[in-house]
Amino acid sequence: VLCAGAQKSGKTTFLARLGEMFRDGAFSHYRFAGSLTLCAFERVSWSATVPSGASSPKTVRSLRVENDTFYHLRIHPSGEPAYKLDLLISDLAGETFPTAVSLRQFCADLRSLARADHLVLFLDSARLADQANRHTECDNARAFLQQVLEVKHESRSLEVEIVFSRWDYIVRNSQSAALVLFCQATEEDFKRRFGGRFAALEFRRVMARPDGDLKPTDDVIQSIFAHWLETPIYASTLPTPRARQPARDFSAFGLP
Ligand SMILES: Nc1nc2c(ncn2[C@@H]2O[C@H](COP(=O)(O)OP(=O)(O)O)[C@@H](O)[C@H]2O)c(=O)[nH]1
Ligand SMILES: [Mg+2]
Repeated sequence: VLCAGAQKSGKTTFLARLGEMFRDGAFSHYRFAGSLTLCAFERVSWSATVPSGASSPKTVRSLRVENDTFYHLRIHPSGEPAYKLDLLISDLAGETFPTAVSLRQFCADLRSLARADHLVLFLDSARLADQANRHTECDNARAFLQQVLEVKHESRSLEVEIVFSRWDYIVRNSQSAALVLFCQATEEDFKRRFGGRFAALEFRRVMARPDGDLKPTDDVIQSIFAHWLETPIYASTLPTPRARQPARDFSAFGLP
C-alpha cells in the first residue's frame, strides 16, 4: 500500500490511527498478529499520546529518506488465527510529493509505487476549503495519477482510493454545504478522467485526528483497511530467478 499526498495532508496520522486502533482492539474483523516495525508505529503516534507531554496532538514529520521504506503489519481474520496476512504500507514523505508530481523519472524509480497493489491518495480538506489552495491541491492529485498511469506496469490492477483527509476542516467550516458540493464535483471530475483506468477508484472522507469534540472516522478507516485485505491481489508474477546451471539455455528462466 502506498500513501501519497501533499505535506501535512494527514498521511502519517492516518497510519498512526490504524496502529492505535489495533492496539485498542477497535478492529472488529481482524486481529493483530505481529509487526516488524512496531517502533515505527509507536514513534508516529507517540507525540499524540498523553505521556509524551505534547500540549496538543501533532504528528512527527516523515523524512525524505523514508521513501521506499515500509510499515509492516501481520494480521489474521478474527477466529482464524492460522490465516496470516502481511501488509507493507509506505508513507511517501510529503516534501517529495511535488517532485513526484513533476518528475516522471522519480515516479518510475519509486519502488513502493512499482510494487503497490493499492494507492491511497490524500486530498487535504484544509486546502480544499481554501479558495487560494484548492486548485493546486486538485491539480497535483490529477498530475500524480497521470504519472502513475504512465510509469506503473499494469496500472489496471492498481486499486486507487482517494481520501478527503482532515475532513473536519470541511465539517466545521461555515461554508460547509458549498464545500461538500465542491468535493462531490471533484469526485465526479476524477471519475470522468480516471474511471476505468485503474482496478478501482474509490472516494472516502476521513478524519483521523479531528480537532475539538469530533470523533475520528474509525469506521471509514476500518473499511479502507478491510479493502486492502479483501481485494483479491492480482498476483503480479515475480520474475523467475535465473537458474545458474540450466540443462539447456532456454530453461534458465524456468521454462520446462
Ligand atoms: N484537524 C485535523 N488535523 C489532523 C487530522 N489528521 C492529521 N491532522 C494534523 O495535521 C498535521 C499533519 O498531519 P501528518 O499526518 O503529519 O501529515 P503528512 O505530512 O501527510 O504525514 C498534524 O499536525 C496532524 O496532527 C485530522 O483528521 N483533523
Ligand atoms: Mg508524514
